[in-house]
Amino acid sequence: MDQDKFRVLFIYPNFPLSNMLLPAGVSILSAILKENGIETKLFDTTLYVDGKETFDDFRVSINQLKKSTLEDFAPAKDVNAMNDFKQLLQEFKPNLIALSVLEDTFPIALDFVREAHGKNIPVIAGGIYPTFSPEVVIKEDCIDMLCVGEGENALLSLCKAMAAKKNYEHIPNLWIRRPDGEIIKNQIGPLVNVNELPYPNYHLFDPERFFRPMQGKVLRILPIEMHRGCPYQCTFCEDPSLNVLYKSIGENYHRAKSARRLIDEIKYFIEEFQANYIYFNAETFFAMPSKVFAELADLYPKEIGLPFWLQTRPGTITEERVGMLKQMNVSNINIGLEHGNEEFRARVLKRKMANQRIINSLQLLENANIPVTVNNIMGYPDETRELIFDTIELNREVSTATINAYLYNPYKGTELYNVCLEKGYLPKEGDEKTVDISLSTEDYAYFKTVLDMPTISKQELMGLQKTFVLYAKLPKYEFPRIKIAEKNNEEGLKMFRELNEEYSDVLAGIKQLETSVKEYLQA
Ligand code: B12
Repeated sequence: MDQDKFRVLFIYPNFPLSNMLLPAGVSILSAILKENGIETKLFDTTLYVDGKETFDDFRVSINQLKKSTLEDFAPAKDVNAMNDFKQLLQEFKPNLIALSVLEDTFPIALDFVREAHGKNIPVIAGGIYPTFSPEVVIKEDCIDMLCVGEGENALLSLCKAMAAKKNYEHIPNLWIRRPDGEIIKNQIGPLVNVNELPYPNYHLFDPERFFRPMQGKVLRILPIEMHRGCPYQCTFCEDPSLNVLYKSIGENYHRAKSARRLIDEIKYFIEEFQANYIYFNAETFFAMPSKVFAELADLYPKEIGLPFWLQTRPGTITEERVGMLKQMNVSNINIGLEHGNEEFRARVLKRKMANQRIINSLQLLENANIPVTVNNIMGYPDETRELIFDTIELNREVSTATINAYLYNPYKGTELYNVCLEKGYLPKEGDEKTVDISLSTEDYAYFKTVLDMPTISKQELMGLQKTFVLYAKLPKYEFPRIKIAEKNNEEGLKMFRELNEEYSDVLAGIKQLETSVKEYLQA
């Protein structure tokens, strides 16, 4: 370790073994600092399990995921996370702690941040949560500064100023607490050019973190940030608010990378990290300009050819695009179905599209033999059991391979959060945040609901989440038995087990997906 260099320790709080994608945010920030001679390290909580049920364990138990062998590749760390963190502080001696957080992961970070703050190391928090809840985040005594919006320029300027012992109170995007308690709130600065950013420094992460279980297999998967932001208006998502935030300074948050840049970045992933599978990380893949897609579709098979995964809106799927994806060697597509009632989806979620359009899009993918996962959300404000059954019905109509069904969570900064607030559905001071359900785990946001609504109880929502895949895949004459399985009592759990055993063939039938990955691994 070079003692003269300025040293930044990133903290990435995460749920145990939630080994999804590596995050672009901290990886890009680290790359920028390193380019400028600043030393970086990361404390990532992902592999610390601490006896807890993991996110994936629960999804396996409710038929949303196949059991995989990730543990063989990324063994959980059977040690105390805080001890490791203290040791890292002692060895690395950071000049700054840089915390990257979302709303759900902020509480996971606090003990570590307090520990560092207690040792007089300044702490800056950044990410979506500080961006849209700066007042809440800065209230924590252990947070000295935060970054609203993009962090590339702000963090580098801060580190340079701190290293040179210069004043850093006027750096755009930063909120800073002065020793007298006054909080300085700077305006946000201009956006970065996504085509000129350095490649993300995924070396920050333990090598085990590159493995990702998928349909019962483990792949070495690398995520690529395709474009930043999204032009759509979905009321449950933060992207429309990012667009508004940057519009206030005349900037367009949604920015595309060029096809050439994407190809070069993927080549780097292959050389540097031996990537054998690519995840195009974008809220909506086809939000990229058509010209960029045409160029990418031409270059990708010639220069890359690896199987890849993407996520997009059903309305963006066309026959021509499906053909091009096929030629590119697409492996899986995630489709945001989100809700099955057209009127509700358009009015409450601002996702205007006909159910028939969704059905047709999924049919196109099925015809092309492209495995699909659909994402559903239930428990939106004022949602009823009947409305949830519209979503189940739409899932029954599309013969998709895999189903994800999540419970809605109101995130501060989104349009739908304000609706929940106005209607008084959010937890009040002292309320129990969630209800117990033996199959569930209270720690994971997607498996709990905080809303208190007159239209449906928390208990009923959690029972429907547990049985969503059964309702979507089993014959209708089983609905009365599935209704019993919704219950969180002995009778319900017994029925849930029985149905799972009787229909194990149907439920294990993520067959298309398995074949495609198997084919790839054999090739
Ligand atoms: C890709 C993605 C993921 C990936 C990567 C997660 C990650 N932390 O990056 C995966 C699949 C793992 C994931 C998981 C989750 N996600 Co997600 N995800 C996204 C998505 C679509 C894009 C994020 C991204 O890569 N942006 C591009 C990068 C470059 O931007 P960035 O991460 O925001 O970082 C920039 C700034 O925020 C800032 N910054 C970030 N960190 C720091 C730190 C410092 C010190 C500074 C100065 C600046 C700074 O600088 C960065 C560069 O400009 C967003 C939508 C969105 N627009 O944010 C949802 C989003 C972030 N996810 C969301 C959620 C809810 C989750 C989960 C909690 C879901 C769950 N229950 O499992 C988990 C949490 C996992 C975790 N530990 O973070 C919500 C968060 C809402 C909220 N207010 O908290 C979002 C906003 C979607 C939504 N509903 O609106 N997600």
